[in-house]
Amino acid sequence: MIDPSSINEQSKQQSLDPNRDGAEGQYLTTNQGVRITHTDDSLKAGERGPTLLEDFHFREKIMHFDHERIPERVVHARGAGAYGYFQAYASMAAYTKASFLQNPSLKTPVFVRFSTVVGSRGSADTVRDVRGFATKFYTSDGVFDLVGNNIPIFFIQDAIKFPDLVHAVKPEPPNEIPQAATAHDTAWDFFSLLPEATHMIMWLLSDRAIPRSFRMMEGFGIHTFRFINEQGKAHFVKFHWKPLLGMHSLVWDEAQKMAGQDPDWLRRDLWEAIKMGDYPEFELGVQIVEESDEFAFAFDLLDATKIIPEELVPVRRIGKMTLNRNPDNFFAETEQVAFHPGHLVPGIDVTNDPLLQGRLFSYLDTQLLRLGGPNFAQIPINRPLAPVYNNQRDGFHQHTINQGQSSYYPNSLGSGCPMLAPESAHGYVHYAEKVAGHKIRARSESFTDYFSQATLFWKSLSPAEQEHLIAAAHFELGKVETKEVRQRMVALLQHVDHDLAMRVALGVGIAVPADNRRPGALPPTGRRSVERSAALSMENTIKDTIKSRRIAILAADGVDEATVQAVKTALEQRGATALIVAKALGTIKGASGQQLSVDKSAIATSSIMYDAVFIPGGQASVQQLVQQGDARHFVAEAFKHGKAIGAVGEGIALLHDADIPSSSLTETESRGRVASVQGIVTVQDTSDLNPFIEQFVTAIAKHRHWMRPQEQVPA
Ligand code: HDE
Repeated sequence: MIDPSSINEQSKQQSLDPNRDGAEGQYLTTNQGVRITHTDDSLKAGERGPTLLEDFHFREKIMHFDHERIPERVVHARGAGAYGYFQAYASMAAYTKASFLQNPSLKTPVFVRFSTVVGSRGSADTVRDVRGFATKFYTSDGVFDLVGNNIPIFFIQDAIKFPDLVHAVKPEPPNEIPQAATAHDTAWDFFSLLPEATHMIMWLLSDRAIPRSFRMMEGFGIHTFRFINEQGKAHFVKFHWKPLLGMHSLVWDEAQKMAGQDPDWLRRDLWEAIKMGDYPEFELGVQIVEESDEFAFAFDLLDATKIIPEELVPVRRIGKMTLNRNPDNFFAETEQVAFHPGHLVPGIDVTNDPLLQGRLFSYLDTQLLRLGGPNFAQIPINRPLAPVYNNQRDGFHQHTINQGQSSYYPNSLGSGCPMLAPESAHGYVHYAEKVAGHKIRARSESFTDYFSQATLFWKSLSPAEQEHLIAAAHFELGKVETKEVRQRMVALLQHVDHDLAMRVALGVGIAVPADNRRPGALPPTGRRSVERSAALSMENTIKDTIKSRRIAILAADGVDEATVQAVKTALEQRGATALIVAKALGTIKGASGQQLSVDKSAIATSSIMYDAVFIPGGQASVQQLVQQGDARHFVAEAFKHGKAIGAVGEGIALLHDADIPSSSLTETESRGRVASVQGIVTVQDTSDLNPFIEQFVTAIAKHRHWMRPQEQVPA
């Protein structure tokens, strides 16, 4: 048992230091430490002769290279990691004895890995998919892993269906097509035959499945867990991560283009944000339910296809995680990290959720092959800060040199050590839940209402979000060649909402079905439920900050440099990054002769990599931009994707020459007056830019402006 106060933000880093190595100032050596004088030619019998077997340097170098790959994760293969720390806001001792939730001055080190689920290691980041959000807390009582996703529910109710699910969504067996996508026949064949997946399908088709950034998505532990306090009293608990930057998404057209232009978009965003000191922050939230309320809800707390609406049980924010350090080595840290929902600490326990129960087997099992044997907990990233003593011995890649004669319990030769910990020494005691039942392969009747919460989700979305969902269904089902599958899927959606099913049917060549809703089980009456939940719509997220947003400033020679400087400075003071985009790298010359350096050339960037666009004045600059197809496309595409666009003085002309519907363009009504319509902010007179800047910042903070006639823009 270690003293919690001995753990601090740096503890994990300090524990890793002996494993860190850099070659600066060092000679090249073999793995045996023999210094190497020459590594460009193998040892040969004569300059043109055969290579000699005795060349130990050659053989060792090639042997090691041949074995550099390990199996990728069977799901969540592509990910990105970061270190940080967690700090509780107040003691949670009333609910849990978990050591990292007792003392607000304690900073518990964490490592987080974000991931996509379906794609291989080299697939694109921005595909439509669930995102993994796995957190390893290195607590004084051992490692606690919160292995969650960015969607609060799951496709299936019982872990035994997981291989079927993953086989269905992965690329199809004959040709391994498509990569990292559910838009194909086997996925929708499976979904259409599995009504329990319907709620999750709704989330998957929503904007939640294409996050703008790992830093701007929620996280969920999904299953109901248990908190247990010092007195042994238990409460049900659901875990949430709430991003302090709010929840924001890409639009589908942008996500697809990004997959080609920057397939590393999400991992790059995470890496750069941390490098620049824009540390991602997430609040840990909990929904706590009394054990006596186990059957108070219209859904079963053990059913992982259901949420507890926040209106029924509010999310209490109990602490904050800050990610403040990038890994040194992707393989050693992000690839070798091994999460497991069964890595629990005293004060936190599982429930009988049959999905969670199955995971408790899978995660240990999978690491055996992936990380090459049973000693993966000794890999530096996985090693707890709490000391490890047990009688496990040997196995591949054993690092520990266990001393002493005995490796069994009980023993007398080792003075009975390692000895058993009493509960008072933070020994883990499983919650003594009473269980009784017949041994049966069956599912509880309380799991069979598959549609109520799918309907709740649909009804809670804004009209724009609903439209995106319909478009996503058209895309996904549009790729499905088997008509019967599309038909079955539309029939399932009919149980969610008739209007939804009709709108989906119209885009996928299926006759509009009659309104024959709900043959399935209904939720029990008299239990707690809601019709709508504001927390489910991303429109209700935080929209008052532009921190870490990227804004492109389109410019050419002759740009009004005073305006560029004023707007750039104002945006950067609010925590955003403003980059000058011009035809070529190098410098451009401002109207008064000042040189401005170009941050990105038009060919190497595009509007999808920015959250907003600014077009400064300067007659000559704007005249050139109007002639550049790239610049006009940049503005039109940003418009199509709902982004804030600011233009001042002569810069307003570019809006008229880009392919923006005239209904969205309003002139500045009178000198000095700022116009802000549908997220397009303009002002003719540039003598006082402050009112313009304020409106532009407000428009950027909103993130997207959906009320535009986007479909008219051919970008
Ligand atoms: Fe996982 N899952 N999973 N999963 N999962 C894995 O473990 C599995 C499920 C989640 O960044 C694997 O180490 C089963 C739900 C994340 O390293 C594997 C079932 C949730 C990650 C596995 C589920 C998750 C994984 C693959 C059905 C959200 C990536 C490699 C019962 C709560 C962790 C590995 C990382 C990874 C099995 C369902 C989240 C095979 C059998 C539900 C975030 O063990």
